[in-house]
Amino acid sequence: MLRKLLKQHTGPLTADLVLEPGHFGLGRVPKRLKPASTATAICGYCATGCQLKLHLDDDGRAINLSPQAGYPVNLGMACPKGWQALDPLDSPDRATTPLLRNEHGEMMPVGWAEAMDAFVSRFKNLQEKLGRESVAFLSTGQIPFEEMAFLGCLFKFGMGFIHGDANTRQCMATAVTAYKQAFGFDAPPYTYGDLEESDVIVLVGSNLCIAHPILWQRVMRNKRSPRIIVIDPRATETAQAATQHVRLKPKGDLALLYSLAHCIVRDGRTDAAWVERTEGFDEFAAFLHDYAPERVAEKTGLSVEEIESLARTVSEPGKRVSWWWTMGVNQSYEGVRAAQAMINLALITGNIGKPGTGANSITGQCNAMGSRLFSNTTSMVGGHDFSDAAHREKVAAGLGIPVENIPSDYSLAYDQILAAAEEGKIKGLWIVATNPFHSWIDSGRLAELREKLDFIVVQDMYHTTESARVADLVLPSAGWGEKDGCLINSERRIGTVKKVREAPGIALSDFRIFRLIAHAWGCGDLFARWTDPEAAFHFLRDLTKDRPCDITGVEGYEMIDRLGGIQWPYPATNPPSGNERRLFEDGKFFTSSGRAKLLFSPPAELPEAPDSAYPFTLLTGRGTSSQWHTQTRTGKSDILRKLYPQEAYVEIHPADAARLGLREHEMVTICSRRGEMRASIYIAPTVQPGQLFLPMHYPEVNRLTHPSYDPHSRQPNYKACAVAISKT
Ligand SMILES: Nc1nc2c(c(=O)[nH]1)N[C@H]1C(S)=C(S)[C@@H](COP(=O)(O)OP(=O)(O)OC[C@H]3O[C@@H](n4cnc5c(=O)[nH]c(N)nc54)[C@H](O)[C@@H]3O)O[C@H]1N2
Ligand SMILES: Nc1nc2c(c(=O)[nH]1)N[C@H]1C(S)=C(S)[C@@H](COP(=O)(O)OP(=O)(O)OC[C@H]3O[C@@H](n4cnc5c(=O)[nH]c(N)nc54)[C@H](O)[C@@H]3O)O[C@H]1N2
Ligand code: SF4
Ligand SMILES: [Mo]
Repeated sequence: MLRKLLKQHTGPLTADLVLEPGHFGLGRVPKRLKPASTATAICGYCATGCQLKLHLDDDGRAINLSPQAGYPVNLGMACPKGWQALDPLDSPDRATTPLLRNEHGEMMPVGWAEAMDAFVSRFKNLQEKLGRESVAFLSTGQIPFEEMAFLGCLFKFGMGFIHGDANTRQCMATAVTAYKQAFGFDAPPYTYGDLEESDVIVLVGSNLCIAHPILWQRVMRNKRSPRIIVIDPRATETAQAATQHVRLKPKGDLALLYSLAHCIVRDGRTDAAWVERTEGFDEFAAFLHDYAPERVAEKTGLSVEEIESLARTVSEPGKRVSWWWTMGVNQSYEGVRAAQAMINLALITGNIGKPGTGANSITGQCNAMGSRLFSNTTSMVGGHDFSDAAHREKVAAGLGIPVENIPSDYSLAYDQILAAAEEGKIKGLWIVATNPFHSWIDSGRLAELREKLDFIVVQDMYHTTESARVADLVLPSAGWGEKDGCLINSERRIGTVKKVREAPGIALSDFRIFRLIAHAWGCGDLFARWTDPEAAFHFLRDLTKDRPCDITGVEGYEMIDRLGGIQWPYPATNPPSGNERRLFEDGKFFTSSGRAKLLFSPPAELPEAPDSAYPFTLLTGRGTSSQWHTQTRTGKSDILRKLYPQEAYVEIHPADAARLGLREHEMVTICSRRGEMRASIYIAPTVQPGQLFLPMHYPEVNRLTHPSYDPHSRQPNYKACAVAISKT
C-alpha cells in the first residue's frame, strides 16, 4: 500500500539525493573555465560539516565546487545543498547597501556612516531612557564562531546590554541543558565513526535521510549489519529505509524510554561497572517501578511485546548500541528529560565511551556547536559560566576587558525576550543571521509585537526575508563563501570557511560590521585586538584553556585544514593523536564528583491535545534535502528549486482523507487557535490517522504552532499542536 502510494506521488517523498563527484554532471567544471587553483571550505548549511573544494579562477574567485574526497566527514560526498552552495550568492535580492526606513515608512539606501549613526543614536537613546535591559539581540548558529563571539562580547561587554539569545534556542537548547545537567558540560560524546561501528543504531525523532543525508551515507558504510531502529510517529524516509520503525504516538518518547529502562533494570541487564560511574541509580530504579510496559502502552501507542523486545535489543550484552536524537526530541515541552532518558539508558547499559555507542545529539546548523561554546548567550565565551566569578576574571583578562564590564546575570531566553518586548521592557531588537518572523513558534505574535518595538535592526544577506521586510534598518552582510572563519560540526570538529567571492555592493562580513559598530559606539579601544577572524581565533582559543573544550593546541587555520579538521578537546599539553575521537573513554565525567547524573521526572500531558474543535495533531519538520529552513538561500537556486514542491503541502492519512472526502492536490485550510494557512493535500500513510505533517519551509506554518516550552531549556515545542482541516 505504502509503496503504491509512494509511486503515485514522487513529490515530497522523493528518495533523498546524495551526489558524488561526476554524478549527473552537476557541479562539474566546464573545460573552458579550467580553474587556476582550489580552496576548501566547510559547507555552510547543516551541522554534518562536509568539506567542499572550491575551484577558483585566476582572480581567486570561486566559479564552481565539488565535495572534498579525503575529508574524514563526507569522504567525497555532498547533498544537493552543498553542491549548489554558490548559487544563493548571486541572487538579485542580495542586500547591497544598508537600508534605513524614512519618515514615510519607505526603506531607503544609505551609506555605512548614516547606518551607523542611526544604529548608535537609536540604541543609545533607549539605553539612556530605559537602561541596559532595553535592547536585545537574536542571533544564529550559522556564522563563524569568531563572528558570534564578537557579537556576544561587543553587545554585553562593550555596549553594556544584557539580553541576547541565539536561534540555537529553537534547535539545540534541550541537548545543551541535558548534557550540562548529566555530564557537567555541554559535551556530545561521539565521533561520526561511531555510526559505522554500531551494532544497534537507534534514531529518535531524527530524519537523517533528509536532514543529514551524508550521515545516513555513513550509516550505510557500517559493515556490522547493524539493526537500525527509527523511533518517530511518522514513516519518514529514514524510517522506511531502516530495519525497524517504532511508530509511537507523538510525545510518547519519555514514557517509552522509561519503560525500556524499567525492563532493563527488572531483568538485571545493566552494566554494573558503568552504573558505578553514575549518581542517583537507586532513586532512578525506584522511579522506574511505575513504568512497566503495560502501564505505558496507552501513552506510547505501542504493544507490550514491542516494548519488551525493544528493551532486549538495546541492552543485548556484547552489542554496541548507539542512541542518536534530533528535533523530534529537542523540540518538545519535555525534551530535556527525554534526552536524559536516552543518556540514562546509554549509561546504565555501558553504552558510552566505547566505539559504536553513545547518547548522541545530532546538531542542526553548520555552527550550532560553535554557538554553544562561543556566542556568549547561555554560556560565557569559551565554555564558561557568567555566574562564576573566577570565570569572569579569566575571560576579562583573556579579552583585555575590565571585569566590571562582564555581567554576572544571565540573559533572558528567546521567548522571555519576546515577552519582555510585549510588556514594553525591551524596545530594540538586533536580529543577526536568523529569520524569526518565519521560524519562531506562533510567529503571528511577532507581527503584533513589531508594533511595540521602537527600532529593529536586521543584519542579513538579503533584504527580502520576512524579518528584513519589517526592519527599520537593514545591515547588508556577506554570506558563506564571502568571508573567513571557523565552524564546529556535530562531532565537535572545527573546520574553516574561506573567502572565495566578494560580497556584492558595499555589503560587509558580519565581523567587519561588528568592528564598525564597536568604533561608532565608542568602545572601539576595547575591541582593538579583533582585527580579523584569525586574530580573534587565537585569543578565543586561549580562553578555552583548562575547560573541557580546551583547544589550546590548535595553532591556527592552516593546522585545522592540514589535519582534516580538529575535534575538541585538543589541549596544548598532550594533544591527542588520530582524527576520530570520542569522550568519556576513561569513564570520568565533568561533574564535581566525576560521575554522570541520572535525571528523570514523570511525563506531562500534551500542552495542547487535540479535541473536538481541533481534532488533529500537527507535526512539523524538514521537507526535502534541498530545502533549508526559511528558504532565503535554497530558494535562490534554480537547480534546488526543481527538487522540491513549490507550494505548501500537508500530509494526511488515507483513512482521514477518505472520511473528510479530500482528494489528492486539493487545496485545504488548516487552522489552529492562533492562525490558519492553505496547503495542497498529499495523501500517504506516512502520518498516522489523526495526525498531519507540514514542512517548516513555508512561512505560514508557524502561524499555527503553539507557544509552549521545555521548562529546563526553554526550547519551543514545535512538533505538536492541535489543528483542524477543511476544504478551502
Ligand atoms: N534539508 C535540510 N536539512 C537540514 C535542515 C533543513 O532545514 N533542511 N535543518 C538543519 C537543522 S537546523 C536541524 S535542527 C536538523 C533537524 O533534523 P531532524 O530533527 O532530523 O528533522 P525534523 O524533520 O525537524 O524532525 C525529525 C523528526 O521528528 C519527528 N517527530 C515529531 N514529533 C516527534 C515525537 O514526539 N517523537 C519522536 N520520536 N519524533 C517526533 C518528525 O516526524 C520528524 O520526522 O536538520 C538540519 N538539516
Ligand atoms: N514549525 C517549525 N518551526 C521551526 C522548526 C521546525 O522543525 N518546525 N525548526 C526550528 C529550527 S531547528 C531552526 S534551526 C530554525 C531555523 O530558523 P532561522 O535561523 O530563522 O532560519 P534560516 O532560514 O536558516 O535563517 C537564517 C538567516 O540568516 C541569513 N544568513 C545566512 N548567512 C548569513 C551570514 O553569513 N550573515 C548574516 N548576517 N545573515 C546570514 C539568511 O539569509 C536567513 O535570513 O527554525 C526553527 N523553526
Ligand atoms: S549534508 Fe549538510 S554539510 Fe553536507 S553538503 Fe549537505 S547540507 Fe552541506
Ligand atoms: Mo535547527
